[in-house]
Amino acid sequence: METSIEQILEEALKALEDASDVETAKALSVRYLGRKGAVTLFLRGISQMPPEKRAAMGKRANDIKNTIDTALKDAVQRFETAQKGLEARIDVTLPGRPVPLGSLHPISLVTQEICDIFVRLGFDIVEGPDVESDWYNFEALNIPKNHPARDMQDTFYVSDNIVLRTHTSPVQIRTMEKQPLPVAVIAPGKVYRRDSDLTHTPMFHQVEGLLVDRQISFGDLKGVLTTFVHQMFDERTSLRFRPSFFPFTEPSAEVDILCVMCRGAGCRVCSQTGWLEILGSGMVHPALYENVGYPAGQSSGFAFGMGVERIAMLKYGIDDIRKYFENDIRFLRQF
Ligand code: 2NL
Repeated sequence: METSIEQILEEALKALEDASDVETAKALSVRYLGRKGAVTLFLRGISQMPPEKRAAMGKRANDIKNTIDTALKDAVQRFETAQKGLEARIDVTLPGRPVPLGSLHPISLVTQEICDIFVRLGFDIVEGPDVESDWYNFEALNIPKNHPARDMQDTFYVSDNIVLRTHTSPVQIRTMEKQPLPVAVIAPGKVYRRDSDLTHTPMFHQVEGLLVDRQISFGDLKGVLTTFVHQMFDERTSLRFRPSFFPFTEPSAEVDILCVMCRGAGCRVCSQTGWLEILGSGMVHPALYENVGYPAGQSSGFAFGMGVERIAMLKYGIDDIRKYFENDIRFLRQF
């Protein structure tokens, strides 16, 4: 039996569905609508049909011819647009997709803020290795062999004479060895202690400062630290110097500031004392000058150290030290 016009239509539309480029669509046009195309041949054959069928069949065949022609022309246009490339399909006037911006970790932010204040006062930033020798971390700092800080319980030992630094003081010892006085440096960085509970993490951050020249007094220490506190918090934040002890300073003092939460009235943050301890300080112990080869009896200076996590907690009202290290994006985004 001859192929019916309905079959031709079905076959043509199916072939077009599989086509994806202009060339294929044009070949289909030749195959179905060309001079020897299937539809054309069918139309010609209508004259051989019984007279009573010719009119209806002719009309139907012409409709189908138009249907196929329209479908092919549409397809050619679609394929041409697609082949013209991206610029033909992308609306370049649409607003761009927002790029998610990162932000500094609160510890980085506060470290920078602390350093900026001392840089404005003329201090240089110095850095050094996290893995230190016993000499730089303890011995040169006048920390005696039997001192509890040197215990395996408190310090991470890499080997007999190598430790993870427990403070950034070794960086300042290295600076004094390299450079004649005067020195005015701050040493920010990671430090490590075998401690882990609600208020301690095995790694934390410190900024230490050292100023050595001739004729530096405890008054200079007070002036520099007062300026620091007033810039870090505000001018209303009073300071209190309490006698203390460190092997590397003599005399030593701990610095308290008026509680930034209750302004001295007493609250949970300051344990009802009205004061917050924020740094340790003192006049550099003469034994250290001997250890680094500075002129005996003529060098004088002060040093101080502070924990960045603690300062950031006070500055931002953060209540749990573990929040710094959980990497919860909702926490980190707030700074
Ligand atoms: C604290 C106490 C302190 C120092 C650090 C220091 C460094 C050198 C010489 C003398 Cl090279 N001293 N550093 C002095 C006093 C206190 O830190 O409580 N830090 C969190």
